[in-house]
Amino acid sequence: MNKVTLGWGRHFNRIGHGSGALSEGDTMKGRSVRLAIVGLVATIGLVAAACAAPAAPTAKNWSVKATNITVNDAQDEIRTFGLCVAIPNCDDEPYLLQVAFQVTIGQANSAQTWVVKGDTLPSTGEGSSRALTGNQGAPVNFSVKPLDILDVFNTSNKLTVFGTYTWAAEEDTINSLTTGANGLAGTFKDILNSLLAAKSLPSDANGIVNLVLDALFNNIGSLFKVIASNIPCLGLCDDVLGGAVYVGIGAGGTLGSAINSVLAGVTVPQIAIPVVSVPPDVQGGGIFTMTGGKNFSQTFSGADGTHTYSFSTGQA
Ligand SMILES: [Ca+2]
Ligand SMILES: [Ca+2]
Ligand SMILES: [Ca+2]
Repeated sequence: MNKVTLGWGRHFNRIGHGSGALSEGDTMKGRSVRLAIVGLVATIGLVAAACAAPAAPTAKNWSVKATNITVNDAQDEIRTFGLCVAIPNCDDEPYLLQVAFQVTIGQANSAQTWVVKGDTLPSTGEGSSRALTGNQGAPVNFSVKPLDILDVFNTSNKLTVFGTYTWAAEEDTINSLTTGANGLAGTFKDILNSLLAAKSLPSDANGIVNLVLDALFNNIGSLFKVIASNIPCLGLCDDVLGGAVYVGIGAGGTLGSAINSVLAGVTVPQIAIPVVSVPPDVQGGGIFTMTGGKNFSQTFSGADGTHTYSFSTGQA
């Protein structure tokens, strides 16, 4: 017990030292270190008092969904000398398709993946925006137990990573992308089982963030580096403008705040998936914890169109 406590305690101190561009004599730094020490002492005290079995955290329903769209540049338009010559018009029929994933670190074969397709919007002209309601936002709902510092002391409590690979699509035929997305979800499940479910939880916030980033984006064999294979469409797939990745780290309380500090300088990398248009390039996204809700804006640009979406994540 002591060994683990000190491991997290060192982490607290490091967060205190690293909390911004403060000089050696800065009183904020002194205060932050003092708070870290107070936190460490409180942690040891609480763990000693409740060492036997910290209760399992309660699961929260958490969602990732879109709330608004702007068609900046219509994908379907065909113009001659500025006049629309497309049939029936030069408007778009946008929709979102989200490949959802959820995996628990240190729990073998815990990965789950599934596909959520949003409702197709009515024809929307260039320059127009729409507020998205219900299934138009392609809401993905997760049930996750947010882990806090004290929960770590009970090894049956584990950290869950969850999120979406979100595609901004434009409908021309009949839902032709879902089959390919389901196939990709199957591949995701195997990779997440191998790269996260089979791993053990690092003992500090930096380590947790690095493990997640390596598994999803950075390492050879990581989730978004293996999806170079095209989804066969025989020319019938709907157009896809681009992709984004939203990643939730299932931490709340003090642990969530420590991870938020690490995430302050972290963005989802742009990942070009060579040659193919589906699955789409990763053009952005966001990484978040469960300390509170968060909003993101994402522009998807490709296939001669640009759509900008607002996304929202938080307790459902
Ligand atoms: Ca189209
Ligand atoms: Ca269309
Ligand atoms: Ca266009």
